[in-house]
Amino acid sequence: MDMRKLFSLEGKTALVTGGAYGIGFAIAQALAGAGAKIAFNCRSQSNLDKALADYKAQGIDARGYIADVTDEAQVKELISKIEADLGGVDILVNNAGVIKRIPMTEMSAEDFRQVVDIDLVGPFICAKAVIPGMIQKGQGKIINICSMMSELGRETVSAYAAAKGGLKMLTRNICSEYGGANIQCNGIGPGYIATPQTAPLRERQADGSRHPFDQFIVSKTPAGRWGDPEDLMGPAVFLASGASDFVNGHILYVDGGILAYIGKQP
Ligand code: NAP
Ligand code: GCO
Repeated sequence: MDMRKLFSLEGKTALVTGGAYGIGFAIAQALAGAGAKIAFNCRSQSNLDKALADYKAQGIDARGYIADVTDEAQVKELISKIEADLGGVDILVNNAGVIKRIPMTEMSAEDFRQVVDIDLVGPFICAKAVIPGMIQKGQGKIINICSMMSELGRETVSAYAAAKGGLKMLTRNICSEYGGANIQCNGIGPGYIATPQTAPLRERQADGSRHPFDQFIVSKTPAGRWGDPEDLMGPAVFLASGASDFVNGHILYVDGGILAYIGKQP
């Protein structure tokens, strides 16, 4: 067996939603490094322009599009444009996501719905849009970016946990419904990763000391550190490639060991 070929994404087209920066940008770089053509979307022209320059600086000829994952018409148009520009989507990474940290009893239903709309309904809309093309091609890979909150709760993240728990089950359902069409749908559950989304949890205190949440996470992580977006590169290539053709409906937690650990004894 040629192992390089097994992990190669040559000839494949990948769409990474929200791939302008953060985890999506790192995953897109990894897929490009394994040979895939890259498409990404984001919501503003300024982010798009900056991201295109960032991809170029990495030597990646990515195609960027403006589209909101919660808007079914925009997503349909996005998929058609990618098909015309790069060929039909072989690999979908449902990465776009937001978090609102608000105590549940203070959170409006509107805020709750907005998080669920982006983090759960968005992946449904994007998967729904690419699955028919994947069925036609006789193969496809869908990777849903889940979370520690697909398994665990904590104060202030009720909507996010509900959405990411739902995304875990959407992953299993896509596997159940389309596994027979040779579509593999798996999740990556990142631990605490240093990106703009988690920047408020790592902000230095006025006296220069580390944020208490930052210290808490490091103590909860056997690896003893935050993850970097680059930590997700290998798992993403694995789940996008032929190397994972019999892996389906699985959530691969990439968390430095958080889910395995009871926590430091006092
Ligand atoms: P980030 O730095 O905030 O990036 C999120 C990306 O999603 C941005 O590019 C953003 O683009 C895009 N996005 C948000 N809403 C969108 C929408 N409606 N339509 C299209 N794009 C949209 O977050 P990240 O930390 O890289 O997280 C990426 C994914 O991993 C998210 O699903 C997140 O929940 C998940 N995750 C993160 C961590 C972590 O510790 N960082 C851990 C586990 C899971 P705009 O510029 O348009 O807002
Ligand atoms: C939070 C964090 C998390 C992470 C991540 C963990 O406020 O607890 O933002 O939810 O972003 O999803 O896996």
